[in-house]
Amino acid sequence: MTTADLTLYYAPRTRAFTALWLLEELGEDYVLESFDLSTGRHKQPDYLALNPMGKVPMVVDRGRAVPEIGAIAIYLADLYAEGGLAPGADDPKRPDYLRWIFFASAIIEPALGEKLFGWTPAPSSLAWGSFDEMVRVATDGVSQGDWLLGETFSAADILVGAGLRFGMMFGALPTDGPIADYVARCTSREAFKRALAIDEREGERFSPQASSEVEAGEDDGGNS
Ligand SMILES: N[C@@H](CCC(=O)N[C@@H](CS)C(=O)NCC(=O)O)C(=O)O
Repeated sequence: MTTADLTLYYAPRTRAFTALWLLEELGEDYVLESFDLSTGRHKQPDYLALNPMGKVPMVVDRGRAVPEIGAIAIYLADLYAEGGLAPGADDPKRPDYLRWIFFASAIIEPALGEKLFGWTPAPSSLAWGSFDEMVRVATDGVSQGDWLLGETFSAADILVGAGLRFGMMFGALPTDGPIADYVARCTSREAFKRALAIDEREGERFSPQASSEVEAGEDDGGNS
């Protein structure tokens, strides 16, 4: 494993894109350890010792491993508070910020799985309620202002924006309406565009053919 101060373990065209966008928004120096998932790098013993789930993304900061996108977002946005991506611990917006960070991993992700894989929901006994409930709450959240916390962009927008974009790309969410408008605000950010260019470059490096297939089906590149 690398000994650099801040390293992102990354695979192009995956959910790791969310962490890349976060780092581009923060503007801190980082090392990109990029690999193709087909190499199995993320299942090697040294990687599993840091992230037993064997998934990307994972950030390693001065030897401290931080897997899971929610943990990565909270950790980095607080550590680099000058990046302005997180309300402070005592800020009145902090509870809503945390609610949306967890909403991304605990509710959007499985709710999209319900929709895309045709699971039969039992809303009161499932942690994410239902796909329809997720859409109702997300639509309300993205309709309050430009961003989830109002006029201030935060790390919560990166996680929720990436999750909703993922849902749109795979046909689970409509390509117009409040959610699509919000995703368009997210993807028009300069940091998002930089991250997408990096993702496309890395994807092309490992798998040129897959890249051209993705471009044929997507206007703005595909990440899963
Ligand atoms: N719970 C993880 C999920 C990350 C995830 O699903 N990563 C996928 C990439 S899309 C992965 O690493 N898949 C490879 C594998 O499981 O072998 C997070 O939120 O960070």
